[in-house]
Amino acid sequence: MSQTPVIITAALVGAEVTREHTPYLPITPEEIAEEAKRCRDAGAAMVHLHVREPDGTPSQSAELFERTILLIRELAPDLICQVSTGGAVGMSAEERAQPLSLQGAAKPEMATLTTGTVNFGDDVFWNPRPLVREMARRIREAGIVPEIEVFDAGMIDEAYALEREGLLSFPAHFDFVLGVPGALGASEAVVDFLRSRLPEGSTWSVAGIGRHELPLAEVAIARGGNVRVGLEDNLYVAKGVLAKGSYELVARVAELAQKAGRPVAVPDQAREILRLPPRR
Ligand code: KMH
Ligand code: ZN
Repeated sequence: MSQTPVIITAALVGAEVTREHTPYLPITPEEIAEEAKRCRDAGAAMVHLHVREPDGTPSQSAELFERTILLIRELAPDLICQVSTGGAVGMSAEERAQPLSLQGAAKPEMATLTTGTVNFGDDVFWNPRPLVREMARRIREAGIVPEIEVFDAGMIDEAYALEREGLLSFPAHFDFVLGVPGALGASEAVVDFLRSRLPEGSTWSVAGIGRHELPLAEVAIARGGNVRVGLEDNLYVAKGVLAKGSYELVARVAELAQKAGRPVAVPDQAREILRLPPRR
């Protein structure tokens, strides 16, 4: 029986990790693009992108995203670039939406859409319903495909509401972000519940936070799902061993997929599976 390829997404940067946590965090557009290329070579089909100011401060600057995406397109031309609209806690909706304005070669193919508010460690990732609708509308108007970020189960119910309001189309692609302190826990049972709630024909991936990252990758692979890994979510490739970059985590997932008998999707296969338009 032929198996569906596994789409591996590399979350390279995030907004919370610092160089004090790991010296391997990419910060500049050049460093992020080089890391993206290493991840492509290790098996990633997509990169989930945040950007940073030169001093490491999280940013949603359209200019920084533009430079980063253009450099990625030079080094790894077929990678799918997905921009964050979550940014960092405390950012305004306007600030968060900046990468949606990019055009031409720098236009992202996907953007994240978190469909509810959630505790995020000691902070709150603030997504009130009007903000979610505004972000969904902007993603739709920009002609970008959303990836719905699910930090808590009710966020799937809210996606159904958005579909009824004409702000989302189904089937869609969902990413279960599990194990954020204060939010939904990381377990097999949770993955099974969430996938049972998805609209018909939808695709999904799992991003396990911290030590849950690789165990949940194995669960997602076994269930026919897809996987997100990278330094945004987890710093370690084994207990006490820092990953030298997101690429080491991508390589581990590629090994897990091979062991499970599932091929790893190249970006054009991922575009087909995720219902993205073919590459320009
Ligand atoms: N940094 C988190 C507060 C996203 O990229 O859309 C939000 C986040 C989700 O990372
Ligand atoms: Zn993110």
